[in-house]
Amino acid sequence: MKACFMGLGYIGLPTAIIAAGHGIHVTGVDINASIVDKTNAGELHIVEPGLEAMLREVVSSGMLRASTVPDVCDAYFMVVPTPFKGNHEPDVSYVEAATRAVLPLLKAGDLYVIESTSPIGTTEQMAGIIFGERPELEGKIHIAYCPERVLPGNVIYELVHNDRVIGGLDEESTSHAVEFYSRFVKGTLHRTNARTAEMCKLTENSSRDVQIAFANELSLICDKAGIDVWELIRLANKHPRVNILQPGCGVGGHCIAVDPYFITADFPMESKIIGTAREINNYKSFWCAEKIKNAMLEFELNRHRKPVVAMMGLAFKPNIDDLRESPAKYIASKVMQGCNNANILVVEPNVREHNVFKLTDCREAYERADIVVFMVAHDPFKDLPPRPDKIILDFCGITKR
Ligand code: SAJ
Repeated sequence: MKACFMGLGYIGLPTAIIAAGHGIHVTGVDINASIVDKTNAGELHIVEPGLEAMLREVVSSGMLRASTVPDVCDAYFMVVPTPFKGNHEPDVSYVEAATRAVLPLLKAGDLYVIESTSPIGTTEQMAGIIFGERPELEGKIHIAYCPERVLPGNVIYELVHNDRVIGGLDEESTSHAVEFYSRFVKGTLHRTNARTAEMCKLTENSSRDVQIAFANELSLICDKAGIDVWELIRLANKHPRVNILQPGCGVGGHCIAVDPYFITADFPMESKIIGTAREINNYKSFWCAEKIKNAMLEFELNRHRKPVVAMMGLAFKPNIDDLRESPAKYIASKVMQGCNNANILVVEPNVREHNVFKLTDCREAYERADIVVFMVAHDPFKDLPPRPDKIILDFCGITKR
């Protein structure tokens, strides 16, 4: 069995490595030649615990080879980004480009799978492109959609043990895709059709975004009502069937903050809660920036000098080094716009240096600051001693643990 993975990113590369580790000859394709070279040298270009050893093994055994162009294989997997354009319109151009790259190599009996998070109907759209160029393949190849659910930092375990949803354009395609994934997935493989599988991925992440928006909305109400939202949620969750998530400084990352737009773009009239949840989660970051600026003004009025402010955390979620699409980064920038940066200390324990923000050590910033703003619940912040002499703005509940 030979498989070609188009896209060697956070999902494509680990999946290619694990498939190669289970006896599948894998060609990993990426347009970025340095990623190809690093992969063939047995070096990871992403951070994922335990993965580099696995990469070295499959490269040295010849089971995985990286290239900038695809090989003739039996199965082809599109695992490339699906960003959205400025107006939140989904952009499937990378999926289309990867499809066109493998299209000339396809032969009867082959399997073609999209893993990239995609708007409903993308799998059918790509089938139309394939059969438009290669009409003789119609009904002869197997086409399916299979989204991933892995959490960065736990990818190896989750790729093997998470259940997966597999949606073919027809029953036989679903069966061929199930047969492939069963070679390395121990989780249950749930059969469905392509549209349902596409929507399932969007539904999973949109449901989380809506749940987080509920928690963030509670935090805005409680701030006005003089209620400790962390205590409120802790008590409400004592109910056996209530599970309210945690408020934050906004929703970041390129999944939860992005995928709901794949639904609202196509169903603007029907997706009211999903659309409003996105607005609430985006507004929360703006609200946090305003709270900080107000606290700074109040300090200056009372103490007749500008405060030193410690912005604690820049990553998009706790205990990771990923700052892409981070609400905390947005807030830090908004706060720094309004004042000279001398008195703003930025802390991010998971990153050594940053090309925009001058980073300060966590304890030093905590000691020097008049106002301490907890934006991301990184573990090192939990060890900081209480300092009632300082003004604490806690947007992530870290002081409430
Ligand atoms: N967040 C909160 N409050 C919470 C939970 C999260 O404010 O109670 C924030 C986080 O700080 C972060 C954002 O939401 O800014 C997203 O966090 P996340 O924990 O959802 O992490 P992701 O985006 O890395 O992973 C999600 C996961 N999807 C679900 O949990 C339904 C993961 O399984 C998916 O594979 C991933 O999106 C993806 O690739 O789609």
